[in-house]
Amino acid sequence: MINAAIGLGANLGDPKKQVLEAMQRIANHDGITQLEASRLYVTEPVGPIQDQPVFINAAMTIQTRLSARELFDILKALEQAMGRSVSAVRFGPRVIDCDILLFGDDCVQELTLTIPHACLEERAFVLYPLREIANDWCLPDGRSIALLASLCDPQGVDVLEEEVVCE
Ligand code: PH2
Ligand code: MG
Ligand code: MG
Repeated sequence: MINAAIGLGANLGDPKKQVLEAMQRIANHDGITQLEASRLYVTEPVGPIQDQPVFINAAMTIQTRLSARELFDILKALEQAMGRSVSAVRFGPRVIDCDILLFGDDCVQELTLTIPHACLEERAFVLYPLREIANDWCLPDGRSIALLASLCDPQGVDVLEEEVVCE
């Protein structure tokens, strides 16, 4: 069994609903046991495309008997089943995005799969949710999530406040 961390994001449709649904689908999948799920965050778009809606981001930790490649294929299939277009623009808006952030101490460098996730260390929208549930986890090089998160600019990353329901 391997412990792994997954980052989730969405900024089209009903992003909160889609992120929660994706977490549920992952947690219910054969060969996967959910450990913990972070709160949801509202985050400003990062990257070359600024003119797009804010994102909802979250992270979850799992235990799995799957290989990294099997988990990757499951996440890609899940994104498609939830309506993500395969031709979606890189860094552009999406219905759902599920990325493997960490997979035990594995380092994977393949054309379609990089673990640890390529931009993990500079992205507050990944590290802030992740540190809630995996603060003491480390990258294969030994640096902790706590350390990386502490070095990250928190601007544009806020916990999603539940709407206040008035009677
Ligand atoms: N994903 C991207 C590009 N930019 N910005 C935020 N805030 N959240 C994301 O999930 C995100 C992004 C493509 O990987
Ligand atoms: Mg992503
Ligand atoms: Mg992705």
